[in-house]
Amino acid sequence: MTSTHWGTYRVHTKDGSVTALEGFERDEDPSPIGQGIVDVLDGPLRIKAPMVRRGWLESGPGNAEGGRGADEFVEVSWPRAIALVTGELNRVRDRYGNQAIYGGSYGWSSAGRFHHAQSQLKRFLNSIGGYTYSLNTYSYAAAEVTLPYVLGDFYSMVNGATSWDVIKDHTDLFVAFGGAPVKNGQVTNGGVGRHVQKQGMLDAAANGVKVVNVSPLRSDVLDEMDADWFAIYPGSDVALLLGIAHTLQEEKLADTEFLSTYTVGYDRFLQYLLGKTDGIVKSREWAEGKTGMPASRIRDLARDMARQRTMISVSWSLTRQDSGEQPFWAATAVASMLGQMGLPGGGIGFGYSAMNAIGANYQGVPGASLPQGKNPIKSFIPVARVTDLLLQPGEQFEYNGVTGMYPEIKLVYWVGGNPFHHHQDLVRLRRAWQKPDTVIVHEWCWNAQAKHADIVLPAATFLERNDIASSSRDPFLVYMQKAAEPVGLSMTDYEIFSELAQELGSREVFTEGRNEEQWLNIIYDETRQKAGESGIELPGFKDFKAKGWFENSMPNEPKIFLKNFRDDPKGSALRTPSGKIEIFSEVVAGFGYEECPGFPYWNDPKEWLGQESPEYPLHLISNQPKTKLHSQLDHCQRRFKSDPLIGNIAG
Ligand SMILES: Nc1nc2c(c(=O)[nH]1)N[C@H]1C(S)=C(S)[C@@H](COP(=O)(O)OP(=O)(O)OC[C@H]3O[C@@H](n4cnc5c(=O)[nH]c(N)nc54)[C@H](O)[C@@H]3O)O[C@H]1N2
Ligand SMILES: Nc1nc2c(c(=O)[nH]1)N[C@H]1C(S)=C(S)[C@@H](COP(=O)(O)OP(=O)(O)OC[C@H]3O[C@@H](n4cnc5c(=O)[nH]c(N)nc54)[C@H](O)[C@@H]3O)O[C@H]1N2
Ligand SMILES: [Mo]
Repeated sequence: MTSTHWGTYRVHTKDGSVTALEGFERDEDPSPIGQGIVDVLDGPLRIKAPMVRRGWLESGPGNAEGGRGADEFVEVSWPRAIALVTGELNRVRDRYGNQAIYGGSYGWSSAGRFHHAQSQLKRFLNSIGGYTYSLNTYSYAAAEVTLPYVLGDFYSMVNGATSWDVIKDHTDLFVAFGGAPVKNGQVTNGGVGRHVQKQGMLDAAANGVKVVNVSPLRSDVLDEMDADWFAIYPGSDVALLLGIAHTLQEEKLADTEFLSTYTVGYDRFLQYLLGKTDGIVKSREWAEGKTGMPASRIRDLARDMARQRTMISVSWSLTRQDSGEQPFWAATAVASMLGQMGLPGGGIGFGYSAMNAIGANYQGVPGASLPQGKNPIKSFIPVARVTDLLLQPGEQFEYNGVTGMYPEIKLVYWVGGNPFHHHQDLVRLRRAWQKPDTVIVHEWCWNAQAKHADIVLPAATFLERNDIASSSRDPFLVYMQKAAEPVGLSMTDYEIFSELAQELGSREVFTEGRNEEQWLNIIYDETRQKAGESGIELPGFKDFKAKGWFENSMPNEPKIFLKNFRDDPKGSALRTPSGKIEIFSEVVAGFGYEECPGFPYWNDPKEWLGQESPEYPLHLISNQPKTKLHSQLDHCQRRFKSDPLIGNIAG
């Protein structure tokens, strides 16, 4: 068996080679993404030996002057590669200090608790004095930082979404900003045992839940759900939400009792809605100009939302844009005005179908992971500032009420992520990427990330090592059994770092004298103990390995977001300063950020279709890929509908 972020599979092999992946028998709706690994494992783009960029090898470390991403690569032996990497780590540490190493290394890596590539890198770098790190994710960074001020927490709010079974029985109207794209529900970080997202949605629709899709793409909601579709200008959701809020206020549809019992700051927000602070009334006519949605439609939608049980769903994509702090806040304000927070099927949910787990009502297994050690270095960046970091050393940045400074980076070490997939403005990134003295990458295929490195170390894939997959978002624990030998000279990240640590004198700290098998035992034991504390009884490691998987089948209550808070606003107070939903946040206002004054606020995006005379009349939506996870397996053949072993979740 094996596990991936996109599902669990049985692996078929013949003569030591992987021939097929078959959907796990407990999964009624397996993802076809998994099959992609088969033809690339030993394919022409596999990195089979350590490789060094010719320009770096000949001229040594320094500004690559355009060579990174352009030069050819030269194969070197493992001993030579280890000597080059350790020599360079020592040079940079001695001359500039550990903060000159950027180890943020954002990325999804693969499933599996032990071989999680980022954890491996961070543990290794911590064993030799630390690195400049990054905070938050590309997924929803702006919300991760803002939502705690509004609702007291972020992760529990995302994971606590009201489950589809409740929506099915209680919701009348499901208004989906950014849709509920089932293509994304194929995935959960850390592994998926059973895909339940699609069925949850279909059942709800079949039971009469009316869906409204507010999105540039009609396909963001399944055809079977027969949604009404409003294709507002991308990036204009906050304007629509303000137009709805204003209409609710004007038509006396706002639930004043809910607002006074459960929220603070509505008055301040109202001043802004009514134009008292800036002279602009955020009416539906105003919103029409910003969104392209007719004012009469906005009015009808607001009335529809007020007269029946309504769930507002806001996609994570809304936060990955200009002023991404605002959409979740604005949607929370509207949901508060509707007064249905904490009632079955009403209120708000963050990211239905962004992952399989959002809207599922099962309980995960609290798992252990590889300890990363302590990073003594204090310099950090907000994750998506990597280009600025490289281009603007010494410059200050503002983040969450504090002022930070970009250190000068001499060495970039990246394992298990692909900034040439994930970053915005790749032309600028590519320019910035020339600046450091050295870029080191572990990869298993020649993707853009590997091609832009100086030293590329060949990593084994998840099918070429043993591991344990578990996610606090998923009820399954899977033993990922090695199915084939590592191709060529590739090694696991753990083996590579162990060799490097040996040369650098930190092997004992890094490995604690353990091999893969011993680490898996430790991780399993700890998982078993933690699970036990939550009343989940795991079998012994041997039995678990023999069966290959474990399911936490503890019955779960249907989930209702913020139910406890509604039932007992004092006893189950939110972790905001007031203990209530903060439609206005004194703390955020205190930061003094013009574009984020402490309540849901509209800023005209720098570029958008609502501009009076846009320079570019087209808007590109570069959403998450339907047939891949990010850039992973991008070069595989497409074995989709034709494959009898695998279902067809993505259509
Ligand atoms: N235009 C656009 N850009 C986006 C997004 C978008 O929607 N549109 N989405 C954003 C979001 S939300 C995210 S989370 C990011 C995702 O960005 P990333 O997480 O960086 O993307 P991945 O392709 O998953 O990168 C993982 C890399 O790790 C490698 N890898 C896998 N397993 C291993 C291993 O065991 N060892 C080693 N050494 N390497 C391994 C894979 O080959 C791959 O190159 O992208 C962001 N960027
Ligand atoms: N198959 C697959 N599934 C994935 C991933 C993957 O790479 N492949 N990545 C995973 C990751 S890391 C994450 S973070 C989640 C992300 O999950 P989401 O944030 O849901 O991902 P997207 O597909 O980028 O966005 C959903 C939809 O929002 C719409 N949209 C874009 N901009 C706007 C806007 O301004 N307003 C409105 N109303 N709609 C807009 C787009 O049409 C898009 O299809 O997905 C996860 N699931
Ligand atoms: Mo993400």
